[in-house]
Amino acid sequence: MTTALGSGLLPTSDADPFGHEVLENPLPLHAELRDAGPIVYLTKYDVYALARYEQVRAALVDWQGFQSAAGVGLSNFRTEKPWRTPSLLLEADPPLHDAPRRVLARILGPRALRTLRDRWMADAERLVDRLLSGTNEFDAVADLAEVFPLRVFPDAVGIPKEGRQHLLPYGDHLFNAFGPANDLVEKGAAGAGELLAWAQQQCARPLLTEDGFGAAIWAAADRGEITSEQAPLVVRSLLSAGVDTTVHALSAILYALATNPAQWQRLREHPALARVAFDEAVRWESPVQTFFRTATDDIRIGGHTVPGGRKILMFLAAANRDPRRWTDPDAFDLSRDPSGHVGFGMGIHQCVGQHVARLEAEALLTALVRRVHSVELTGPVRRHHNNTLRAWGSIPVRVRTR
Ligand code: 8QM
Repeated sequence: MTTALGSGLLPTSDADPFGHEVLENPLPLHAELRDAGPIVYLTKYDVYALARYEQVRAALVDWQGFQSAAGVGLSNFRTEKPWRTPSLLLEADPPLHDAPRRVLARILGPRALRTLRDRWMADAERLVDRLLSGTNEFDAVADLAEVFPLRVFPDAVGIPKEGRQHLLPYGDHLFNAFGPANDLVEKGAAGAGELLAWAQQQCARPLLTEDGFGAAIWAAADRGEITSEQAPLVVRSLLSAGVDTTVHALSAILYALATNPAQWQRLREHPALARVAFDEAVRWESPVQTFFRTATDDIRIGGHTVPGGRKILMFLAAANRDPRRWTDPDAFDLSRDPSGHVGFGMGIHQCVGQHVARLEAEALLTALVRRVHSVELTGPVRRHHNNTLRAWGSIPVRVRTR
């Protein structure tokens, strides 16, 4: 690490943010990169990195200077063929980005979700009742965090029941593919074509139920708000962004609460804190750890110039624990105001599905705190390594219900 204090030299790091050691525990690297300076050059990938809140936030909101259309992974779509047709939301800039965004923002907005609320609350109650009637020891990932989103979200989109087992593997590969072509991408490469083909097949109008998000996207195409060529790609965005992210966010919140019993008690006493708990968990864990942008033209960051066309890696997770922005950033604390975190991004690309995710978390937490007095880990937890996601393999827990 070159710190180059006062010399004007660009700090550099030889670290591999996508190596297994960092994926197991990224916090030391995040601190190192934040402390190195407002911008750091990563020698291993020949890219620039931002790890401080101020610079990450500034890059996220400056969509003109930091474009998305060249891809938000390491690969540059200008010089390398993308593995899938680029997303009209994530991997597009205005003006192409805007109509699909408007359509989804309405379909996934708080008003539209009101009809789902009672159903999801009841679904969560049933799931938790069934689980706890059989046992008080279970895996918070496999038995809860995976089950609930996979039960409610694909139904809400309106895709067929068959084939849903492909959703998590498709997402796992998608989020790996934003990183370098390392062993994680390698292990998914053989199955990626079939998973992508499956996901794209689910987006065809005749397969979708009449009352789901998918049908609402096609209805927007009927009204001319997006084209009928765009509609299936917008449906694909739901299947791409809406499953693994919520599974690992719910896992994170369950882990946070299992390891912070005082916060569980606080939530039990004030169930209305469920939404704060969710956002604090998204800040604390940052299920989406990183995304890239591409410098549209030469751009000044922290006294250095990034040449146009170069990739910039934004560490959302590091920004979300930057002590320059947050008091006691490593504490999971329901008394703080987590708003302003960049776990959902910021600016025109900020997560359009966040109200859906928040509703899932609210439903599951509300059902849990109604029955569970306390929760504790019963054995070693296991991470699931992914190039983009801070993911969980296993969180064994025991709960007390009386
Ligand atoms: C990440 O395909 C897409 O539109 C898409 C895929 C992944 C995400 C967002 C959008 C941020 C959750």
